[in-house]
Amino acid sequence: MAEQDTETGKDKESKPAVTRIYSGIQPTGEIHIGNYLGALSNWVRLIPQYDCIYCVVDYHAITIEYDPAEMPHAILDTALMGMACGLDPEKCTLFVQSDVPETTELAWVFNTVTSMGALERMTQFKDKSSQHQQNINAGLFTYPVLQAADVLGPKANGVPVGDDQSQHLELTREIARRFNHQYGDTFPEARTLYSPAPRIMGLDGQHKMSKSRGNDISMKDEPDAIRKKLSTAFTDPDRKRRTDPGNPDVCNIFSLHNSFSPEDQIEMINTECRSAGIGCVDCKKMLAENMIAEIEPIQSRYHDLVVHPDEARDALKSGASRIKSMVIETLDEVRSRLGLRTTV
Ligand code: AQP
Repeated sequence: MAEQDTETGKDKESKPAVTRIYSGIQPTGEIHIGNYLGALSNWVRLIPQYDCIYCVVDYHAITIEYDPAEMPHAILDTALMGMACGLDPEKCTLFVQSDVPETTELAWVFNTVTSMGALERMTQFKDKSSQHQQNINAGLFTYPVLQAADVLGPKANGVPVGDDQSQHLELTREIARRFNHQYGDTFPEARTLYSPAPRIMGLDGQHKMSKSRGNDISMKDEPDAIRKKLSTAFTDPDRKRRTDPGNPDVCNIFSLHNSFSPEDQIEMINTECRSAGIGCVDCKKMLAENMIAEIEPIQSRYHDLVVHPDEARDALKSGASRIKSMVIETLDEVRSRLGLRTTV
């Protein structure tokens, strides 16, 4: 039997080992527990294993309507919350996408090896265009091409993400293959490293938790706000009365217990819910307290970091400078492969 990849659980085949990983987060609103479980906490976990590059992707964030006056605050705030969650700039590279504008040149090159058909198949484009019907712009359409340049500029060969990004990552590999085929071996085929919590559902139980859908618990929410939000959250739809047995397998609250609660409590709920020994109200109360206990130290680190924004800005600048030299090196190679040289 082929060796299994510890991250993806899939066969390793003969692919090269992942050494450098890249992932990004948009400064489109307050970071929520879906981002925390699906991205940030996983990124922190991976720091000792890889050369980790994490980015606040502001160029991506301008593909939807936003307030330019608010953007500088949103960018810094996203980075600060990332640091509070454990993205220590001493141990990983943290930077802001627009501080390395060279990446957009690579995206232009990648546009020329990306088929329109492939972009038209992207479900995120379909979702975002239905969410933002007044502003279906070309940047929203070519978003995955810029994402490919984000990953391949520093030649990352692994990308930790939630399952909403798997199609984009497949396209990143296709772009690398096409480029390599047309112009010679240049880029790695970056592997998708799925997060242990690849899809956290929103409190509505209908859509993935998302900044823009208002179905989230923010990492900044106060304890009472968390208790209140959870108290009205969607559970097992077939459990109408307290005396009805529930089914944890289809309950969003139970899946959150899996991320925040201790093993023995998860086991107890799994058993007691099925026999109506515990009701949704008590189950939600337990979850709220466990969630608060995990989030509170992060909030307190965030408050410490907020008072020294220049330290964070310096860390972001030095992160950008490291990535800039990597991307410049890649672009030199790319221009040369493309024949874009004035000297012969
Ligand atoms: N609900 C989720 N469950 C698991 N992972 C998630 N991620 C986002 N939502 C969930 C992961 O978080 C990382 C950064 O996401 P992003 O901010 O760049 O963009 P997004 O996926 O579009 O997040 P939102 O909250 O849905 O933002 P808006 O509403 O602005 O579009 C990614 O790795 C993503 O997988």
